[in-house]
Amino acid sequence: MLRLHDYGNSGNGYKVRLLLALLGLPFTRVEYDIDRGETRTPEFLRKNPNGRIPVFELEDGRCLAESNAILVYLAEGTRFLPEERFERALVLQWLFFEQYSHEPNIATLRYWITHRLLDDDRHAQIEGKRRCGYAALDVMERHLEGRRYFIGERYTVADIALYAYTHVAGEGGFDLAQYAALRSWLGRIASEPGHVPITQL
Ligand SMILES: N[C@@H](CCC(=O)N[C@@H](CS)C(=O)NCC(=O)O)C(=O)O
Repeated sequence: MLRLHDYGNSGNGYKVRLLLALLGLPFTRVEYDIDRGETRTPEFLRKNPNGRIPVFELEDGRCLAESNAILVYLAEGTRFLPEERFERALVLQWLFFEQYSHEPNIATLRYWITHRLLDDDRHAQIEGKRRCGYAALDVMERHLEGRRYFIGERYTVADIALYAYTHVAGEGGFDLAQYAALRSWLGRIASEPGHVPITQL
């Protein structure tokens, strides 16, 4: 059985859960308490030397970390990853954007706020992360004006990766009211056949 090492409230874990649901692939989930260091044990570090969920474990025991790498692995040969070379590269473009410009700002603020982790050092970083998070949302809004999905007018893993933390950005204090195209896209993704919410474990 395929196995997902996960943490229920994680958007990175949710990306994988959502794609597995859309693909109709059965899997078992192993929950870790990330606040208690459960992903930093020697046993877990053998699965992912970077000590973070999600980790996707294949039936033969091989483990793959990094949510967007897992998405690409699972989407290979399916409608969620284009075959055409340039379109595939565009998917990667948005996956890298998500990891560099979006997730470190929007997901991190959500985590700090919802887990009450705002010590002095993190307080000092809020303004910069807020500014960079809104800059990422601005980029998404401009791109989505006149488009239904991020690439090629079809639902791909780029949409899944960007949906995961954008739809819960409010929990990190981001106001999406000014982003009309983005909000339409969020609604479109949520109404895709087979969609599951982040709370469905
Ligand atoms: N770039 C990684 C980020 C993974 C990540 O930050 N995971 C967090 C939960 S969302 C985690 O496991 N944190 C526990 C820790 O750092 O000890 C990905 O996309 O999978």
